[in-house]
Parts: sequence; C-alpha cells; structure tokens
Amino acid sequence: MYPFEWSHPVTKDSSMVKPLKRIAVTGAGGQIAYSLLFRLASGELLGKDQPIALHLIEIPEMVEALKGIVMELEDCADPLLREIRIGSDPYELFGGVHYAFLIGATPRGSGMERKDLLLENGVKFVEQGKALGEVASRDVLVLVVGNPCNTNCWIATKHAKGLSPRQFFAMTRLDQNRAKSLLAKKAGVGIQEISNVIVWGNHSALQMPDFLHAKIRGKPATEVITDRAWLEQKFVPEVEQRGAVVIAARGRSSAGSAAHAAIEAMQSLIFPTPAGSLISMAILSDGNPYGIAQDLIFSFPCISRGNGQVEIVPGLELDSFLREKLSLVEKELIEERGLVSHLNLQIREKHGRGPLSDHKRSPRYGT
Ligand code: NAX
Repeated sequence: MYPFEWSHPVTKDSSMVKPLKRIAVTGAGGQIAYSLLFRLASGELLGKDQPIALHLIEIPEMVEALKGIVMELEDCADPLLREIRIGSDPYELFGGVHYAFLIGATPRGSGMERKDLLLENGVKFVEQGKALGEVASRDVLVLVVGNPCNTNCWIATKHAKGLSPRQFFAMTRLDQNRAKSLLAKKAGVGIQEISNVIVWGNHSALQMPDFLHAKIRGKPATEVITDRAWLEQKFVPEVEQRGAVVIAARGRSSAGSAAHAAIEAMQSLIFPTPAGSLISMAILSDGNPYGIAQDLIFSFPCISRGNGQVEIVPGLELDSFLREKLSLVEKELIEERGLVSHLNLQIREKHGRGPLSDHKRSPRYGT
C-alpha cells in the first residue's frame, strides 16, 4: 500500500523546462510541516519556475493522515508540484532527494529526562542519516529542525556514509529571526534596518544571541541601544526563552515561525548570502576560528557561497560576556554528544536488538 505516489502529468509548458527537484520532509503530518508544505508547493523555496516533487515521511501510524494532506495539496492546484510520495520508510522516501527537512521528532513528554529525549530521537536520526547516505542525491542539503536539532544533526552526519558532514545543518534561523525582531522593536526601527544578528551555539536555552556584532541602520547595535543591562539581562534571556513563552501562550510550540525560518534557512544554503551580511547556521565546528571544540554542530556567524557551500566568518571579536556564554553552550553540546555517542550500544540495551548498523531496515521505523 505504501509508499503512496501521486503524480501530475508533465505538461509541455515551456516555462517548466527545469529538471524536477525532490524535497523530503519528515514529520510531514506535524504542525511545522503543515505550515511548510503549501509554501514549498507554491514555489517559495526554489522559485516559481522550478517544478518539485514532495516526499512526505511520517511514522507508520500517521501515514494514513498524510493522505488528507495530499488531498489538500492537490486542491491547491499548484502547477509546480509534479509529484507527491508518502510513506514511512526513509530508504524509499529519501530516494534521489535534493533537499531534506528533518522535522520529525518526538516532543519531550512529562517525566522524560533530557537523556531519554536524546536517546528516543537519536535513534531516528541514526536511521535517517543512514538512509540519506544510501539513497539521497549525492549533493543533498539537509536541514535538521527536530529537537535537539544540533545533536540530532551530529548523529545523522555520523551515519550518512557517502555524504559529507558539510551537507548537514541544524536550524538556528528561528532564533536569529526572534533576536532580529526584538532588536527592531526596542530600537523602534523597521526589521530591514537590522542586520548581522547571529545566534551562537545550540538551539537551546543556552544559545547566545549576539548583540555585539548586530547592526541597526548599519551602526553597531550597542551604539544605538546603549543600555547594556537591557541587552544582557532582557534581550538575551528573552530570545533564549521565546520558544517556551510561545508554548505558554499558544499551548503548542512555534510552528508558523519555525516553518518560515526553515524556508529562509534552506534558501540561505542554496543561494549566496548578499555581500556584507551574515547568517546563523549550526554547522560542523571542525577548523572553526573561534576555538570551539571540534566535532560539534555549533551555530556560528556564516556566509553561504550557494549550493550548500557555507563558511564560518572569522575575526569577530568576543568580549568576556560572550566568551563565557559560548563556553557554557559548548559544554552543553559536548555533554549531549557524550550522551549519544554510544547510541548504538544504548539502542541494543533499550530495544534488545543489535546496533542499527547491523540490523535490517525496520518496517516499524520511527515508532
Ligand atoms: P509535531 O509533534 O506537531 O510533529 C512532529 C511529527 O513528527 C509528528 O507527526 C510525528 O509523528 C513525526 N515523527 C516523529 N518521529 C518521526 C520519524 N522518525 N520520522 C518521520 N516523522 C516522525 O511537532 P512540530 O511542532 O511539527 O515540531 C517538530 C520538531 O521541531 C520538534 O522536535 C520541535 O521541538 C522542533 N522545533 C525546532 C525548532 C528549531 O528552531 N530548530 C523550532 C520549532 C520546534 O520547536
């Protein structure tokens, strides 16, 4: 029965000559995906002349529900959307994909320790990393959104044989946008007047939204907002806690803003960063110029040269406040890495089966 496939016959429309790009979305039945899929189908990611195929991946229990989403996508009659596949086996659904949004993850339940969450979700990213390594397009770009996204991304890089870890990114764009919006509000200027807002480290409550290098109307933010106490004691914690405050108000976690950030983040990978601008991107820390430990997925000030060629921008001066915050978030990521680095062993203990590298593909993937 699965994977279900739907395809729209290719017309002879001369504006549609570009080859199909395949976009995978995990967690496709969840709330972020519900805000994302229709925007992808309408061409917001790749442009109005780029035909696409959507590969929608869910846990087996949710695949039936995906059929409703397929119907809604059909009902949008978007001419760019040429094909939809749904299913739960990443080895099938990641086949030939050029872009992958890894959104699917289990939320932290009550009584669940951080360690349990890391283990629960880590298993999914072991298998998804392997599947991407086996069947995705060799130039696939992978954006990990599902939490804990930095460490999930790190896990996926370790299992994606045949792909470079430089093809994997974790999303800190929502944090960057939150910080940008808050600075604009405080300074009483339009969003377009704010630039170079960087969030360092982890997508967690220890992230470091950087006000030192942010600019307002081209001037350092600290020259426009001179109240350093506000920057350190209000701005930083407000950005760090924004996700929790949204949950408290809405009863659910950020979805529309997360989908928006996911589109912007993937666009930042695909297209070059405009001259003079910086983006936040959590990438492999190896060789970084800021003395952060190697082999972490850490958010840095970056530029993109396009096609996933992302470089860390060197030379930003760090004061003692920033340094101290960076060392805390670095420690957190090292701890997370330590908790999951024996994941195969823990999976065997928890699930009573051999390491995933040995076991056959499970049809109950993701449960
Ligand atoms: P939902 O619970 O609405 O949807 C998640 C979906 O993922 C569910 O339908 C579930 O069945 C599916 N899923 C679980 N395991 C899967 C697997 N192995 N393969 C495929 N699908 C799987 O959550 P939603 O609000 O959409 O959030 C998704 C993830 O994004 C969560 O981990 C959330 O914490 C994270 N977020 C990350 C953000 C970021 O900036 N990096 C911000 C927003 C969000 O909090």
